[in-house]
Amino acid sequence: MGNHGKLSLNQSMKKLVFKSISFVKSCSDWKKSPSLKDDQGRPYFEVAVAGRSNVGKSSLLNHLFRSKNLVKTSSKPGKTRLLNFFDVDQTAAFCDLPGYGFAKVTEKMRSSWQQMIEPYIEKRESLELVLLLLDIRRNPSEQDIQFFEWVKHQDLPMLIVFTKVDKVSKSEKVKQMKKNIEKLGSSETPHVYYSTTKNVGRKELIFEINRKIEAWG
Ligand SMILES: Nc1nc2c(ncn2[C@@H]2O[C@H](COP(=O)(O)OP(=O)(O)OP(=O)(O)O)[C@@H](O)[C@H]2O)c(=O)[nH]1
Ligand SMILES: [Mg+2]
Repeated sequence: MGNHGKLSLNQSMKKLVFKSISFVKSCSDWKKSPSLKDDQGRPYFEVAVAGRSNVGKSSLLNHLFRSKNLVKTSSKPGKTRLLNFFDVDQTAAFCDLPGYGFAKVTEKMRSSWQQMIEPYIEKRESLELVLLLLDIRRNPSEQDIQFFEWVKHQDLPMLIVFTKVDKVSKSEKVKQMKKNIEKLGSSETPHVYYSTTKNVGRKELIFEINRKIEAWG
């Protein structure tokens, strides 16, 4: 971002407080992603929310946004089918992605997921952070591992969010976290725990996102 931030205090990127949220648009073609700019004319800091289907991506966004159904969720995997963009505090964009890899997926669906998401992550210039969600009860799947490796290869910062921590005991939570981190080889990637039902992790996640914004801008 050049040296914008150094001129005066109010030119550095604002911290996110998640007060003013609006839906911007949905699209299947990343080239139609919105081009959003803040009041300094800078492109928004963009955060993508990724992970397997049903892991809780859309629920997490609703929880972060303190909204009930701005983001569509479902108990059945495969709810989110498009790239869905949200404006946060007129400063950042959040993109809710379709999930990968639920059992009943066909070859055709798999390739349509790839065609939608891979170029978006690879080419979207304003994308600065990927939240990789992992269900605390499970071990990383082949696709989780592949996705993690691939994003790392793009040199994109990531945060790991362990979801549904209300479903496990404290000791199980730590055990599963360690196992996941070991399997992914992600000890350098920060992680947080999240539960939308027990209201866990919102503050910590916002803190980590703001740390990335600070480091960036
Ligand atoms: N117990 C519990 N359930 C959760 C939590 N977060 C999400 N869920 C449930 O998990 C299911 C899937 O949630 P979604 O947010 O739609 O999942 P998604 O990752 O967006 O799924 P796709 O759009 O299919 O990729 C829903 O039934 C949610 O209620 C959580 O923290 N705790
Ligand atoms: Mg979803």
